Amino acid sequence: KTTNNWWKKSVVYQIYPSSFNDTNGDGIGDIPGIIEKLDYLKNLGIDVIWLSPVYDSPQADNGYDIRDYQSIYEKYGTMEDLDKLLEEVHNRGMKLVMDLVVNHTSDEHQWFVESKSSKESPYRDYYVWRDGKADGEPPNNWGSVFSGSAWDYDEATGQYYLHLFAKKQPDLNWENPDLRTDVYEMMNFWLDKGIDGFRMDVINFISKDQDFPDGEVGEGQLYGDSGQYFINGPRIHEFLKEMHTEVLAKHDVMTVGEMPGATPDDAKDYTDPANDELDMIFTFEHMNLDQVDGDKWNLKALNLVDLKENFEKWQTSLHGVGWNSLYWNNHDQPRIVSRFGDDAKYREKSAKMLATCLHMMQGTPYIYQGEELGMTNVQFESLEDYRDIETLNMYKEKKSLGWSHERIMEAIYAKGRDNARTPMQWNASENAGFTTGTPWLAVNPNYQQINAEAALEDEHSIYHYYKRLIQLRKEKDILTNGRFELLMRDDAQVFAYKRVGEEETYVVVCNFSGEEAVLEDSIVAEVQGAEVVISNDDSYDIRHKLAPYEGVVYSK
Ligand code: TEU
Ligand code: CA
Repeated sequence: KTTNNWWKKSVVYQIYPSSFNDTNGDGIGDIPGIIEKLDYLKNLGIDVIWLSPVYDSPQADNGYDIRDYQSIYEKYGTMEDLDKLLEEVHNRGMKLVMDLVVNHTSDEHQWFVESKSSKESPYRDYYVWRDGKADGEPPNNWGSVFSGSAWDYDEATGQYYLHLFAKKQPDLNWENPDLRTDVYEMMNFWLDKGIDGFRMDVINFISKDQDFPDGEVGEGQLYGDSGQYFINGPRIHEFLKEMHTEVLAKHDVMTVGEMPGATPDDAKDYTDPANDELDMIFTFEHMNLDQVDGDKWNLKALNLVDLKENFEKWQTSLHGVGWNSLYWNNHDQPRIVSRFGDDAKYREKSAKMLATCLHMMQGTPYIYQGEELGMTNVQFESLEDYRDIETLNMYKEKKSLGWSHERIMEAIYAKGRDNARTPMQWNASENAGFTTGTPWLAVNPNYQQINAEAALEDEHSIYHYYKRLIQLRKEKDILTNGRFELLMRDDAQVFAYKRVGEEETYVVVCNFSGEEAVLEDSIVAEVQGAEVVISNDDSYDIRHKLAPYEGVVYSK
C-alpha cells in the first residue's frame, strides 16, 4: 500500500480518449494521439493522468461497456500502443491511472454471452438474473439511469437481467466469489504492467440488497425510488476490503472511487486509511445542487450558499480523517465555466476564479481535458448532432412524459454529457487540429478563439493560470495540510474561506457574480497588509471589495 501518499500532492488530468487527439484521420481520438501530447501535459505540471476506458468495447456507452478487460479497443490502437504510452508517461515522471468499470460489463463480454446461453451455465451467476412477477412485470420497479426499466427480458431463458445503466451494460453479480476472483485477477494483470492506480466506476453500486425490493414511485415518476437498495449497499465495505487485500495492498497505487450518493460520513469510512479501502472518492453532492427532485434535467439556478455549505461539509468532515478529490468537470458533467461561471462576457476571468476557488482547497484536484483552456458547453441545432446514449434515451422518455422539444433541448444544453465530449481544441485549423477526418462528435464552433496553441502563446491565458495554481500546490505545504474555515457563510455572491497552517494563513476570496462585491469587515481586516499569492486580476487591488468574477488568494 502507498506509504508516502504521493497522490496528496498530485494534480490529476482526465483524458477522454475518443475526443483527445486523432492521429489516423478516422475522426476518433487514439492512444498515439495521447502520446503526441504528453509534453503539453508535462508543461502544464500534471502529475497523474486518469485515462477513461480504452478497453475493447462495442462503444454503447463510449467504452464504459467493456467487452474484454485485457485488450484495447481497435480504434484506439493496440496493447503495444498502451505499453508505449505507459513507458512515455513514466519517462516524463508522470503516472497513469486507468478506469476500472466492474459494476457491469458489455452484453458482448464472453462472461455474459455464456451467462445468457443457459440457466445451467457456470457463468449464469456472474450476472443478476431474476424471474419476472406473476403479472408479467419485471422483477421490480427499478429504473435505469439511462431511462426505461433496469431489467431486460431474455426470451431464451425466460428471465430478466439487471442493468442499472444501458441494456448493453448488464450488472455483474458481486455476491459471486468466482466473479470477484476474476475481477481481482484482471486488476493484477494491469497493476503488474506497472500502471499507477484505478478510478473506479460507480464502485459503490456493486453491492445490491438481494431482496431487490420495489421502491416508492414518486409523483409523476415512472419507476420506483431504488437508490437505497444499491447505493453504499450491504456488503460494499466487505468487498472493498477484500479488493484491498487481494490486489491493492500489494502495489504502491492511487485509488479513487466514483460514488454517486455517497455522503461525507460514507466518505470517512471509505477513505480513512485505517479502513484499508480507497484513497479518495468522487462526491456528486456539489454537482446536484442545480437540479430539482434528483432529476439533472429538471433545471434550477445554483444558490452559491448551498455550494459553500457543501464544500465546507466535505472539507471539514474529511480533514485529518480521509482525503477529498476536488473537481468541477469530467466526461459526465457540463463545462464549469458555462455552468457556474460566465462563458460569454467574463469567460477567462470566471474560469480562473473557479480554478482558484477549487485548487486552494484540501484534496487532490482533477482537471478534465479542455478545462485548462476554458472550453465551454456547446449548443447543437438538432438532436441528430448528439451522440450520448443518456441524452438520446432521455429525450424519448421526457417526450413521453409531455416535455416540449424546447424544454428538453434547454436541458441538454445545460446538462448533456456531450458538452464535455466535443473534441479537444488544439489550434485554429480545421476541426481545431483534433482530426484531419470527420470528428465522431462535432467540434465546438468557438475553437478559433479557444484552443491550446493560442493559450500557450498568451501569458495571461487560463492555461498559464492553471500552471501557476498547480505549481503552488507543489510548493505550499499549507495547501496540502492547512485546515479549511468558511467565511461570509450567508453571502450569495462571494465564496470566501481560510486555510490555516502552522506558520501562515491563506485567505481565499472569490466573486461568483458579474457584479462588484463587498467583503465583510472581518475579512477586510484580515487582508489588509497581507501579500497576494495569486489573483486573476492583477490590475485590481482594492481590498474591501471584489471586481466581477475576481478571485484572489492572500497570505498572512
Ligand atoms: O457514471 C456514473 C453515473 O452515475 C453517471 O452516469 C452520472 O451520474 C450521470 O451520467 C450524470 O448525467 C459512470 C461513468 O462516469 C459514466 O460515463 C457511465 O456512463 C456510467 O458510470 C456507467 O458506466
Ligand atoms: Ca484515430
